[in-house]
Amino acid sequence: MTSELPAKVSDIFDPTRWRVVAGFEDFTDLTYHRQVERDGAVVRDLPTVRIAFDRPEVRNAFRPGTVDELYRALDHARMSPDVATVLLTGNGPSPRDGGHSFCSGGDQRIRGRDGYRYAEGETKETIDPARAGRLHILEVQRLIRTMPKVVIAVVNGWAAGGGHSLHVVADLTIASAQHGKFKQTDATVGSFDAGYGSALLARQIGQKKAREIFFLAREYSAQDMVDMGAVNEAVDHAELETTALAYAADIARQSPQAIRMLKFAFNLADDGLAGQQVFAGEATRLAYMTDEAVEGKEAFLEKRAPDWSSFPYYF
Ligand code: S0N
Repeated sequence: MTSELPAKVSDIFDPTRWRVVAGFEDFTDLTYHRQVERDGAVVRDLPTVRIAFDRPEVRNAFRPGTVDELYRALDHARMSPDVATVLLTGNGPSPRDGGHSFCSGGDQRIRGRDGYRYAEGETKETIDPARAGRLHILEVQRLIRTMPKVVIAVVNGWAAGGGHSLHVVADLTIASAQHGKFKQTDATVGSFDAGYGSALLARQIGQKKAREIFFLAREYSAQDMVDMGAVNEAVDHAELETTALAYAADIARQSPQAIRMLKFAFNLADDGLAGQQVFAGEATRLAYMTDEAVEGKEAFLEKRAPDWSSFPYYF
């Protein structure tokens, strides 16, 4: 692994703490970094990754390719056994006007009346309909919700529209006290996240406040959001990533299995049968580790009746 420092991608990004994740250098709309500890030429991986929107000139709005990259990075983090925590954030500030942004949601310039998202130069005739009509940011939301890792939204600037929903669906949110700003603009642009973005928000802060946020589309500060219970902590902007890494270090000290079971337990009631399925999958995996389950499998392979006599019906 190279000890070369990565490029500085945001005002609060410390290149000495990160390396670019190999295989993801082709990203155009995101950056994907792995936390490291450097000791001269020796670079040791730590269990946190940083995924950041990298379109600060449009307040980190996402287009279809951005969402594809986000899904790829999150899925890679999901599949990496030595990753405990994902920091989801935004690069910047904007080179155009110095504005700070986490994510301003769907790129409104490419939203077609037909429901398609058109990349530059694409037309109705050239676009692949199988890919064009997908609101696949919702697939990203489900991945954040079901991945057995803690996802922390590190809100360094504007969280608006679909960007606001991403912070809602994240497990924890830490925000910049100076630049973290929250605004649910969906209804302003004729859009509506009628899933997690609204209903989960209502679970988090109550129906009246969630409806106020969506119906009035007002701007809220990081401290307003802490007061409502939608954000864990508002911290000095310069300390934002350091604080996020301190959260991640605390998470990494806990049992991975306990963290996964807790995450899925917190989700279960709100996610209905899908939530039960995810929790039950982990329960089944644990059950497979018992002598009782091994007896069932071995009895089948040995073509005999299972002997449950040493396993009690109750404790
Ligand atoms: C974030 C806001 C409040 C920041 O205001 P500020 O600081 O005054 O900056 P601006 O001057 O407004 O912006 C700077 C430049 O960035 C461009 N820009 C900002 N946001 C977007 C955007 N979302 N898309 C495209 N461009 C954006 C500005 O245009 C400006 O560029 P110039 O100078 O060239 O004009 C403010 O910017 C704001 O309100 N932004 C829009 C926020 C918004 O409405 N987002 C969309 C809301 N809807 C969704 O996100 C839907 C998400 C989604 O995909 C989805 C989810 C669930 C179900 C369906 C869908 C679906 O696909 O529709």
